[in-house]
Formats: sequence, C-alpha cells, structure tokens
Amino acid sequence: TDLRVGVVGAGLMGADHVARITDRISGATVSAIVEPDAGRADAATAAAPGSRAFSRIEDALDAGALDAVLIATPGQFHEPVLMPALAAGLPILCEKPLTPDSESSWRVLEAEQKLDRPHIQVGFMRRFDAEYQQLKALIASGDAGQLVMLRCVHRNGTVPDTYTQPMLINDSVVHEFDVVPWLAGSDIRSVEVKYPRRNALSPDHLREPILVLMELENGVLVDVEMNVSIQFGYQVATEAVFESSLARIGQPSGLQSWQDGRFSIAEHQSFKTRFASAYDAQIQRWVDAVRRGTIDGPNAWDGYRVALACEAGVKALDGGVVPVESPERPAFYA
Ligand code: ISE
Repeated sequence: TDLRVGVVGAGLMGADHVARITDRISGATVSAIVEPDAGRADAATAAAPGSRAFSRIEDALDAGALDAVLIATPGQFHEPVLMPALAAGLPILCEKPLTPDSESSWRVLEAEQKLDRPHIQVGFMRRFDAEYQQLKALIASGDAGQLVMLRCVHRNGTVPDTYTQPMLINDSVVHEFDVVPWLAGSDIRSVEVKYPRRNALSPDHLREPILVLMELENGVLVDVEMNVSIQFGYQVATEAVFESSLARIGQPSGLQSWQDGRFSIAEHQSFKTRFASAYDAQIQRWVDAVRRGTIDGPNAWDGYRVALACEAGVKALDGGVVPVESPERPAFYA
C-alpha cells in the first residue's frame, strides 16, 4: 500500500510537490493537506484525489491522516510542525532551511535524538541533480586531479518584494552552503562577502549582486556570484578547477536554435524547471527510503551545519571574514 504523505503548506513549492507525488512518484499518495488558507487548500486537495484538508498539523495527526510529512512552508514555520511530527515518530521531508537559525535547529536535533534513528531529510535538492552527482563522483574519484577552486553562479531573474537582504544568504546561498561541502568533501571554514557595483535593476531595498567567498577546511576556495535581478532567466552553474583540468555543470542545455543569423539555447526561467528532475529524484528516493524505514539524503545535522554557515554569511554581509563554527557530529548522525 502507498505511503500516505501529508503536505504542509500549499504555496509554490507545496503545490509543486503535491502534483509531483500525485502524477510522478510511485509508492506514495497525498492523503492530507495542512494549509490554513482555504483557497490554497481547496486547490491542493482538488489536485490530489482522496486527500483531506486540515488547518493545523495537530488536527491531521489526531485524525491519523498521514504516515509521513512533507513540510513546504517558509522556514520560520518549520519548527512548530517538526516538533509534533517528531513526537508522533513520523518520517519527515523538510524543505530548506531546516529552521531559520542554529538555535532552533539545535532544538530540533535534540527532539529527533529521542527517536531510534534520524527521521528528518532536508530538501537540499541539488544533491539529486544528475550533473551535481557526476561532478561529486569526479572530484571523489581523483581522476581529474586535485580540486583547487569551485566557481559557482546562482542567478535568479527576479525575486518577489518579500525577498530581503539576509535572504540572499538564508534563502539562496543556503543551497551552496549545503552542496559545496558535499561536493568538495570538506567543511566551510570561513565566509566573506564582497559587493560589486549595485545593479540598478535590483529592488530598492536590496544591495546586490554579491560575491560570496568560502574557504574550505581542505584549502579549496569557493566563490559564488549571487544575483537575484539578472532578468534573462534562472541559472545555476559551477566550474570546478583542478590542477590541470576543468569540469563544468549547469550549462544551458535546452532547445538549440539557429535563426536570423544567431545561435541560441533556451534558458530556464525558474528553479521549478531547472531542478524539476532533481526534485522528482529527491522525493522518490525519500519515499523509497521511508518505506524501508530510513531516510536517503541530507539529514537534520546537515541542516544544522548549514544554519551555522548562514549565520556566518549574514554577519559577513556587514563585512569581514567570518569563521564558521564546526561542532562535533553526534554519533546519532554518523
Ligand atoms: C529559492 O527559495 C530557492 O530555493 C531557489 O533554489 C533559489 O535559487 C532561490 O534563490 C531561492 O529564493
């Protein structure tokens, strides 16, 4: 029988995951939608036949309406859902970030460690992107020689008015803070932020793009161009520089067209399409793992480490090289 998934939050990502589980994922069905906004809840239950709507996670848990929880609300609403879901012993896929700061993430770790094993997978979907996986394998194999630098670009066409300066770090560079140590096999030692000339097309309240520099414990240097007003589309790409070779991922790879004396390749407009197959793989692997009684991807400890990096990153927005705390990993998360 299918895993009954309760999706908490039916906004942009929640609705996307409801459609994904209903149409493309095998072994799971959306059985509950937890969403206080009636319009969104109705749209989500209509997209997931047989599902019921609840306005609070506690009500869905009391009704025994779900076997697993997928949390897709904004980060500040994660902890109040994580805590009762953990208390009920349910497996959880929690969209990034785990929580907005390391103190609340630590509380979540403490609650999770009351269970027999990790129950939380964090939605850092880039780890499920085929090209990211190939680059990680190349780096780990040593076939390309020693890694020296990672040059990352993370470009959004535009962002909504609700997007604030710290979100450059907490909402966007958060992905690099997870995926870079995973790729390079080394933790982040420090973070620094540099400001080029401001983009006049940026919303008034933002000073961007920014250049984020990360020094890893193994001496690899990483730069991230974080740009949220690039207009032309959505682009996430990485160049790995080795001693005598290069590797690139995330190059435009859509429709190629030759017209009017020009050659062009389609570019993505949103992370929803750019990472669609990564999201599919992430959710399928999570569902398969949950049915085996485990999780399969970044865990809450990874989420906590990223929260520490984000705190350093937000400080670095004000200048200076900011060290990233590196606490010892509890055996529970080995
Ligand atoms: C958004 O929340 C995401 O998670 C996207 O992956 C990222 O590219 C974007 O900058 C964020 O706002």
